[in-house]
Amino acid sequence: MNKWLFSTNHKDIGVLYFIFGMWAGMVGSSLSMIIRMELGTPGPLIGNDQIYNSIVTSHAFVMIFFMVMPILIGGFGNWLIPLMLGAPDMAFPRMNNMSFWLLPPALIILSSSMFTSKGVGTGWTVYPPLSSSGHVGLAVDLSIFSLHIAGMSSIMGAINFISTIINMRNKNLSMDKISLLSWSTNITAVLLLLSLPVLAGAITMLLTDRNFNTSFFDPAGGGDPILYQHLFWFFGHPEVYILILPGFGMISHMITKEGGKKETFGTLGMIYAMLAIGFLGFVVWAHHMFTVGMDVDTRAYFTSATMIIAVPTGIKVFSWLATMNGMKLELNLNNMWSLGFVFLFTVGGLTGVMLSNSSIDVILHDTYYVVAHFHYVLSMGAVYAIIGGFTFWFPLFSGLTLNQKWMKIQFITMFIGVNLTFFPQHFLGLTGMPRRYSDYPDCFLMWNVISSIGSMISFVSVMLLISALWESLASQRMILFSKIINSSLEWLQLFPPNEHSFLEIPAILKK
Ligand code: HAS
Ligand code: CU
Repeated sequence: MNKWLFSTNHKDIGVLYFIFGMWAGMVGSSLSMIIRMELGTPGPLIGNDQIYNSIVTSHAFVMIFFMVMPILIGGFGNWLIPLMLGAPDMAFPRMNNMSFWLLPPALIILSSSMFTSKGVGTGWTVYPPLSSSGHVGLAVDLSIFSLHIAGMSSIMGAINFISTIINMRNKNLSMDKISLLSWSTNITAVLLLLSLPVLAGAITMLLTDRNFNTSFFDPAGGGDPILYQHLFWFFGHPEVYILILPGFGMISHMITKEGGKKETFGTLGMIYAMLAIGFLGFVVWAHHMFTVGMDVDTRAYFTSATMIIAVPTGIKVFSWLATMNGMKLELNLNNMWSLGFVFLFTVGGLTGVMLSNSSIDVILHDTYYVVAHFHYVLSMGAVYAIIGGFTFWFPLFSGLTLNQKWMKIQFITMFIGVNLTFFPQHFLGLTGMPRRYSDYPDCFLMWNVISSIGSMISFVSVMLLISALWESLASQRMILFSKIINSSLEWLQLFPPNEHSFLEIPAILKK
């Protein structure tokens, strides 16, 4: 028990993050099923819009802060990056333990907010005045505290990853030689470090507006609610790249392994592309605010700046395709997840470019088109990287194998499920169905029912994933130790010139 609680070992902490993330993922999925049940039924089901909105809010918070970030950065980052760098552990192992243990209390506080006063019916953006004078009681304050704590956890994690990557790598590894996952996590950590304090500031100002009679966001006292939106999105847009960049890194490794290549096509270009995405991510935030009444020049700037992000992202997509060039197209799990990622993430990216046009966004803002866009890049980008990466590295993590047939059925059901859920939402958005409402005119019924059926298929698929995981752990079907070591060299991209790590691997794997 103490071994787990107080462990400072990066692999133990990685496992804790995985377990926590899976648990949060089940909470978040359950909330999403309630949403789809409400919207799959004509007329009201829950019968209380405040409760419906609180469920939407919690779904987003749990999925973003307690599922995707802990698994991608905390789980995969902790497990793989020290190994890829040939480092003995993270730079600050005890701070690493603390980063993790701040998350459970944060999740508990967030969950309590749902059962306090009337819940947080604001959406994950927590805009005032709905979140200030619009919500009396403790619920919003609790969720603000929860974000403070989760933010502290992430900032500590970010400091740890940056320090580890800069200081702890094998002395033969220059920065242009470290793996793409290390680079992507490094850039993600910088994004976290620069954007989270701005969110912390915004929600602290909201907290004092609510409790200490300040009026940062209240025009009655000389404040401005739009200020909150600027602060929130200065965090919020980099946050969406925080959610996808580690996935980019993982997909690069998965595709390179399958392509039988030594290196991802244009590795240096990939690094520069991620740096460009990270930098540009900080100068496009107001594309979330096209409808607040900004002047036309400002909108023109934010439209153009946003569109430019398609260039480095295109570099990444085409480099992945070039890495695949000449490979044997086997329908194995690694190929299914990585090709699925590249295709579906691109679909989500293209709808993002549509939305970046301010004149189009005035029509589509706050409709289901936006919901479709971000679920394509998240549920079919970030989540595909998570499940794909997990199946890819599972033998390394556990020494066991997953049942390939079950996992293929799982991929196929997941592919059908998420596309059936989210593709119709484009149609709903284009015909004007707004987001964050529990009911709608009857003309939207058909696509909503289809979307809800899709969500049930995805839910079954998640059950199948859990069953496959259980089956593997229960049967203890080991893979040969020598096989792990040999393929680790490929999994971890530990080819020469990194001979040192080659020698360290057997010792590392023995724990
Ligand atoms: Fe986004 C809203 C624009 C990427 C997540 N996004 C959201 C929200 C989330 C989110 C969560 O400009 C909702 C927040 C909320 O609660 O309100 N997004 C973009 C653009 C990109 C983009 C331009 N988003 C992401 C990623 C996310 C994410 C990654 C998470 C993982 N997004 C928006 C806009 C809104 C928005 C508006 C606000 C909408 C509103 O009204 O609220 C880009 O990074 C995507 C780049 C990727 C590609 C695909 C690969 C590139 C290739 C190169 C060729 C492509 C070209 C483009 C030349 C573009 C293959 C051609 C263009 C065509 C249309 C065909
Ligand atoms: Cu954005």
